[in-house]
Amino acid sequence: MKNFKRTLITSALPYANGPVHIGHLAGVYIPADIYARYLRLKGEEVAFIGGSDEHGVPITLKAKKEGITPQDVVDKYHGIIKDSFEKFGISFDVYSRTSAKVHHETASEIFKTIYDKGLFIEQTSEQFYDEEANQFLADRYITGTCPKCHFEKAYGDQCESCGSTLNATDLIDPKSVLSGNKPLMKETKHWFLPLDQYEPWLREWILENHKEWKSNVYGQCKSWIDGGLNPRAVTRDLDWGIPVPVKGAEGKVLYVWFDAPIGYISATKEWTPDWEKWWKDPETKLIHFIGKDNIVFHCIIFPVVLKAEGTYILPENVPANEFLNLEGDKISTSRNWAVWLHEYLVDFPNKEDVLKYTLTANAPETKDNDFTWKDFQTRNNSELVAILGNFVNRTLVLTDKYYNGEVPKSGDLTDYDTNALNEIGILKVETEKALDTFHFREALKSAMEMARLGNKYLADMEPWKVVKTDPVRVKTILNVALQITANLTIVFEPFLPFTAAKLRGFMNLGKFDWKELGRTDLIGAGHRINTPELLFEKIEDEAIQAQVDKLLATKKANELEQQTAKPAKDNIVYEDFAKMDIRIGTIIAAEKVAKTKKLLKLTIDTGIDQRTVVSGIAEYFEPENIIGQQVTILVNLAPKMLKGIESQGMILTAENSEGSLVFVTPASKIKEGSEVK
Ligand code: B3M
Ligand code: ZN
Repeated sequence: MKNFKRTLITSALPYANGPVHIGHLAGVYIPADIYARYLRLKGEEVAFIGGSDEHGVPITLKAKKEGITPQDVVDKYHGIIKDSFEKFGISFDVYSRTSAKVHHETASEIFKTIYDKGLFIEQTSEQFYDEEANQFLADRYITGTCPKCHFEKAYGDQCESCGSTLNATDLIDPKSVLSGNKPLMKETKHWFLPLDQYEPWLREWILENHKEWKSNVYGQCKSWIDGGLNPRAVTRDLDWGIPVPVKGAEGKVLYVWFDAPIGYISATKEWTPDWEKWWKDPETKLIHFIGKDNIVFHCIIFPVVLKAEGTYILPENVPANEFLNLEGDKISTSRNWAVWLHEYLVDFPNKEDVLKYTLTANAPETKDNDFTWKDFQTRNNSELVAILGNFVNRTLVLTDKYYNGEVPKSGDLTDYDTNALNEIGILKVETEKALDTFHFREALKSAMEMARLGNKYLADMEPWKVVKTDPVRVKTILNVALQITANLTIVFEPFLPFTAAKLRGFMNLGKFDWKELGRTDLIGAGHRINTPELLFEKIEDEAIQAQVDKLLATKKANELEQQTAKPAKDNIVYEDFAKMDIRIGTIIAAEKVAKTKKLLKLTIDTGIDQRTVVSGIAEYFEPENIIGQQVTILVNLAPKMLKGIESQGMILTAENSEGSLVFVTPASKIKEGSEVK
């Protein structure tokens, strides 16, 4: 194992075209933050880098849709994202953005260096072009019919219906998003990174020398490399991004995936003038935290860029995570199927650590995992409240009650005491081993074991009983329990920083280093603790139900949105239609039909007569609100008995996008009895 002097931690730069959700947090920012906090606590030199990814086509499309500039879009979301991270205590040393000047300069320089070395391939190819809009069309600017599933709104790079990856040229009947016209093919020049030339090097660097990478990461790299790498265009015809800094590239920008990872470097520059030691000294250990969809960019493309440039270090590890699903469905920004961090902060104030705990305990480290609100509640109530909170609370309350908040002096330890204290040392080793190898859920489990141990110790020792018979022994028991509690402030610091700080406050303790973890004399006799409060509170069913309802509403809205009009029925002849006698009438009386939920009894003035119609619309209309309403009524429908009332005709309705019924009415008020023909 190589010895490093310092660790440079990067976390994927979220696209600034939407807020961040629990999937981002679980996959990238929580593990990166745990790792950064852990290393800092160990006294190591750490830089933790983050920022927003502000280029790319989706941002320009969003701007177009909302009638604002791409800069407006990224300003808005960069602010929201940064704020969410801050409130969740993600401890970035710097959180920058790729529209920053320093980033434009850095990315241009790196491109220029590789260009000057003659390492790019210049190639002219035919691309889709919109004559009316006067521009080349990125894949996302083209829609058409998917050749695989015939979905009509597939994008040039992907079909969202069947999930296939596509080339814009595969689409049947392609259309420009800008003008709706059929795009033309036109020649354009681009610069390509010849990934194929780096294949032998990648094989050795990853497949030979980084066998320790997580199997999901290693496996993806292997399949890319074995599949044969092709030159990849690193420029685009687009007007949002970093201008390609060479002659003959007017109107072109760097491909977003060329510039985004360079954002890590630019952010470091923004943070410290001493940035080169972080990026160019082989004694720096570079770790990229990302989600699985970013593996190829961080393990193959970016390293090739750095290698081609020639003066930078390469990542030592890329502990990419799988995906987190939400209540059984893929998280999706466009379908609003997500738990948004900025909304969680409002719905569950001061419960940042509860979410962090749940997401770490259930982290998608080796396979996709599912977040459910029920599990969130159980983790809080049965683990944080019932184990960690309960142990801490009992210890502090008893200390307060028996000794007025003064730490009692321990007498001789029994075997049981010694075993409990030794166990802390064992759990420390386990926690460290897991943290060092990026197994964060296992690490959290070991930390939680420490609280479980304390809880069991108290339950077994029953100080509340012993106090009546052996006041000397109780002092020892509580001293031991307090030492365990003090250790908890250390072991939970990387995972639940707000909780650890709160607990230190209760105990009137400062922050310890990680190396003190396992000590059995962290808190001295005579030390005064503060009046204890609860560390966690129960989350009630109502709060959970409210979240579930919110998701159900989203689901319903999505379903309605998805509903495409039903195909037309078989043809009929005019005579079939002419058999129906459809008239305009006015509702003159309405009442609920007793003992039913859905039925209203209406009296309609049809112009011919006044008749009774029983209609299944009671869920959508209050009887008193529809008196005087004009409606369309089929008057020659054979009468039918409904709940003992004879219904003479049928009112015509249609369903709106919320799933409610609306009346079909004439465009302006007309005479009752008018025929619909
Ligand atoms: N913005 C993609 C993503 O959010 C991209 C990551 C860039 S990391 C340099 O999945
Ligand atoms: Zn498809």
